[in-house]
This record gives sequence, structure tokens and C-alpha cells, in this order.
Amino acid sequence: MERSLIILKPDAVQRGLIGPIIARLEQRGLKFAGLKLMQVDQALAQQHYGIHQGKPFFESLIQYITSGPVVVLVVVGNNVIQMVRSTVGATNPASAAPGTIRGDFAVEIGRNLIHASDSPENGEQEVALFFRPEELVDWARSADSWIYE
Ligand code: D4T
Repeated sequence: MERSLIILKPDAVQRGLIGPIIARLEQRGLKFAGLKLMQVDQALAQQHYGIHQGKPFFESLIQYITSGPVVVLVVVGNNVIQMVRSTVGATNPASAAPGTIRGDFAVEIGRNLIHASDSPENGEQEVALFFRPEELVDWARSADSWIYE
């Protein structure tokens, strides 16, 4: 069982795309274990994007992710890391395939709407960074037998 942290970035919230983006994930059959609106502060932003420290786009990335509220979600299930990444599309929306979230709703890498964990290890770390354990819900979904064989 994998867990993916998804962030609907400030542009997604400001543009009124929370519903349409979550709908894509929900309609695919993905299961949520956590969901909240929050403001990312400097410290959290620098921790989350620490791997990009020193890169030319780092400062603008921090400014972007802290510029307004975000919606964070946890998706749980088998192979969800890869499934969510393929639903989200390429990092640069200019080359993201039509039908993906970035390919349908975004045009520039600096406003690419959504983050999704890129490995099971990072998924676990990022979920722990953004959610307290008691904020996550372990629940049985009645539709599961219609989604998984
Ligand atoms: P995030 O982490 O936002 O989901 O994006 P990705 O996982 O798809 O891509 P990433 O970690 O390589 O990049 C993080 C973040 O930095 C922005 N970025 C990236 C940018 O503004 N300019 C760049 O040249 C790169 C490589 C976009 C996503």
C-alpha cells in the first residue's frame, strides 16, 4: 500500500480549480485518507522543497507555494504514486499530455497547479510533513469491489 501527498498549489485554489482537480482524482477511483486547506509557511516550504535549494528557481518556488492557501490530500492504495503522477502529467505543463491535469489546466512550469509525491519513500516523508497521524482516516470504501477486482 502506497501513500501519495498531493498539493493543490495556490494557483489551483485562486483559480477555483479545487473541485475540478479533485474530481479527476476521485473519478479515477483513487481513495483519499486526508484532506485539508492550509497555508504553507516559509519553514515548511523550505523543508518540502529542500532538494531544490541552490537551484535558480528555488526562491520563486518558495514564493509561489507560500503565496496563498493550498489544499493538501493523501491518496492511499496500490501503485498510487505512479497512477497519480500519470494523472497529473509532466512537470512542465507546456509538454504535459492533453487529458492530464497539467495538460488540460496549465501552461507554465512556475504555475503547474499541483504537486504529487514521486516515490513511495517520498510519499511517506511528505505525508508525515503535512499531516499529523490523527488527521488521517483509515476507512473501508464500499465501492472498492467495483474498482478493484
Ligand atoms: P512538484 O514537486 O511541484 O510536484 O513538481 P514535480 O515533482 O513534477 O517536479 P520537480 O520536483 O522536478 O520540481 C519541483 C517544482 O519546481 C518547479 N520548477 C522545476 C521550476 O519552476 N523550474 C524548473 O526548471 C524545474 C525543474 C516546478 C515544480
